[in-house]
Amino acid sequence: MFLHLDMDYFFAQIEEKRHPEAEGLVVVICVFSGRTKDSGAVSTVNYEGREYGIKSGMPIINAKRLAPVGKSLFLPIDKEYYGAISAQINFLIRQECKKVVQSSIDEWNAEDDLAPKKAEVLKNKIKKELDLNCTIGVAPSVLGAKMAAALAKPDGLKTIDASEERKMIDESIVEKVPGIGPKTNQALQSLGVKQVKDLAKIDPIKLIEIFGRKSGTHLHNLGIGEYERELGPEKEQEEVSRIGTLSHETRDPQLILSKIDELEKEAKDWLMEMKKSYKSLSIIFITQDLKTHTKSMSFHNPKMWSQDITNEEKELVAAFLKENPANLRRVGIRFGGFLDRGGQTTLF
Ligand code: DCP
Ligand code: CA
Repeated sequence: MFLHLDMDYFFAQIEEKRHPEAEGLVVVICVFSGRTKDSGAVSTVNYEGREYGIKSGMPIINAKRLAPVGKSLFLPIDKEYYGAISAQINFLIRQECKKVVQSSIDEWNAEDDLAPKKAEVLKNKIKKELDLNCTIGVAPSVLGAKMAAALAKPDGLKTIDASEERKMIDESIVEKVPGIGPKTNQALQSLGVKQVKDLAKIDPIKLIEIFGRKSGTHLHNLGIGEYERELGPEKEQEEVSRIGTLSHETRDPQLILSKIDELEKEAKDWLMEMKKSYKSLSIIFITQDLKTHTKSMSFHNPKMWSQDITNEEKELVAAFLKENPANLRRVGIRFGGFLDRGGQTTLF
């Protein structure tokens, strides 16, 4: 079985947690271009805002016109912070499921014989550890899991068997199938294809003529109920990070370094398994106002894992504490610039 996990209104949900005063308000995450005060586009919006017609990609000015006056919060995007949360979720999923592929900042596919049970465990863990809601679909194919999740949004969990999956996909309009864009949809409409099951009525040769061998075959297979049963390749991971909450707000270097040590041990297990050495190191500092700060260092020669906190890590922490007077709520570590050691550990 496959599971598809998608975080609900991801960036906006994270900001709701950061701003308790946002409760009940429309929360709009904005990518300000800086040209004028309001120029730029909406990244995402919470469900309250969607009720007013506010959408991802919309100009901020339009969103401001639609949003209820005095009941809205427009916030600048903070990708660094969302990326850190995404890394935490990634870690939880990989702890739970054997085969995992991350498909975007807030979506994952996984294959696991115990997927229905794992889905429940993951949903609870993400809620307990990060206080965030997600939606998970579980089905015999990757596509079925994704479409089940789309139907279960928000805060849902939907498990379907092979016959339910076939019915759901067969009866879906083609436009709603992930991977079928507006152009393909238009071409299909002119062939009289409305629902997925209509695809089975079209001669596969004709589908291949119109859409090419790969897409034509894919569309034909969809129509006859043959869905992808493989996860597909995982993009080469460019960085690995772990982030954690300190036991209390502090700027005591000993406490901060011991948390970093703990996080690092978890990240290292994972990296050692992948036989990587790294060329860049960052420490992420989240202050009590939940602002994110990063201090980084890169190395000319790749670094190997060391048992203990390194001098570089101590330096980064000291540098941050020197320039920022705030207490820290969370800290994180990030490794990047990986080189494959190819198992030849002795060379390093
Ligand atoms: N995103 C963006 N610009 C877009 C679409 C998305 O910046 N045009 C960002 C903001 C989203 C995140 O990517 O929070 C995840 O995208 P989703 O499409 O999964 O949207 P949401 O998670 O916001 O909402 P949903 O609950 O519908 O999944
Ligand atoms: Ca999402």
